[in-house]
Amino acid sequence: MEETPVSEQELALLKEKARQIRISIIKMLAEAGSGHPGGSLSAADIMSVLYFRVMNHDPKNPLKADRDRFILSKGHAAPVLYATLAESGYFDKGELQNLRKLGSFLRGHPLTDLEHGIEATTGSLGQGLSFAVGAALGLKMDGSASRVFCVMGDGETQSGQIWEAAMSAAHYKADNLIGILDRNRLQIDGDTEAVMGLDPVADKWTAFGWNVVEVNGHDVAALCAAFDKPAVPGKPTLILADTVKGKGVSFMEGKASFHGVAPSADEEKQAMAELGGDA
Ligand SMILES: Cc1ncc(C[n+]2csc(CCOP(=O)(O)OP(=O)(O)O)c2C)c(N)n1
Ligand SMILES: [Mg+2]
Repeated sequence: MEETPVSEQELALLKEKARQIRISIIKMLAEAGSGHPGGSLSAADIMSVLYFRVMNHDPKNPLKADRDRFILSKGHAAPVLYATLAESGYFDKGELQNLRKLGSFLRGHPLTDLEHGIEATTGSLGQGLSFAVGAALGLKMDGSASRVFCVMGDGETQSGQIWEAAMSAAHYKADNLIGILDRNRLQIDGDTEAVMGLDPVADKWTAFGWNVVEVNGHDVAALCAAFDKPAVPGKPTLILADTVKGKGVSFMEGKASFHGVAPSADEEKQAMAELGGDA
């Protein structure tokens, strides 16, 4: 893709969308009483930039053949996907209050539902990148110009299957594949480097044949610039996004304890006060 300058107006819109996404995440998790706030909040700015600037998609025509595909490999962060899809207009925002309720399509982890913009069933960590590689290669075989975007958690990339997928993407020259690593440095049990160290993580992806672009995952201007960079022919790209788990809600930031615990009613109020949403 060619680089297009980002106007102040567009940056303001992307920041506002990210704020709305965060508000929706907190509200739906508080209503559900369970789910994963930390890794949802860390990916909110990435999702805003993808859905409101980068990706070719149309919520009014969710199955259009030339759409870009989005795969949330770290499926436990489903709230950020659902909030972004609702914000984009795939379904009504009120639907978000049905998260994790019986009969709702807003499952605790994503279940393929193309009409609602959910491209893949995920949640068993380590598998989404393989799906994304297959989708990217299939699209290339069809002569499609569509791209595939795949968000991974850093703890998730301790799975061996991620590295098989990384190897095959480079081998088969999936240069229409863009992986995004949400490098928030935390997983369920704490610091990724204490559990199973990933660093030097950029060197690992480079060694596996990927074009690595490092970026501050909360700086929307920097994210736009990173995604606007032209692909390197023959190579998949990894956007290595430096993030903070729980970003945007002070008492959740950098806390592994908010990996998979929903906010209480009081915590919801406090979060809404910080985000400028209605409790
Ligand atoms: C195969 C598999 N093993 C374990 C889990 C349970 N689990 C859910 S989230 C998580 C930690 C993920 O950490 P990370 O990838 O860093 O996600 P983030 O920090 O973005 O929330 C684990 C172990 C799972 N979903 N799938
Ligand atoms: Mg993490």
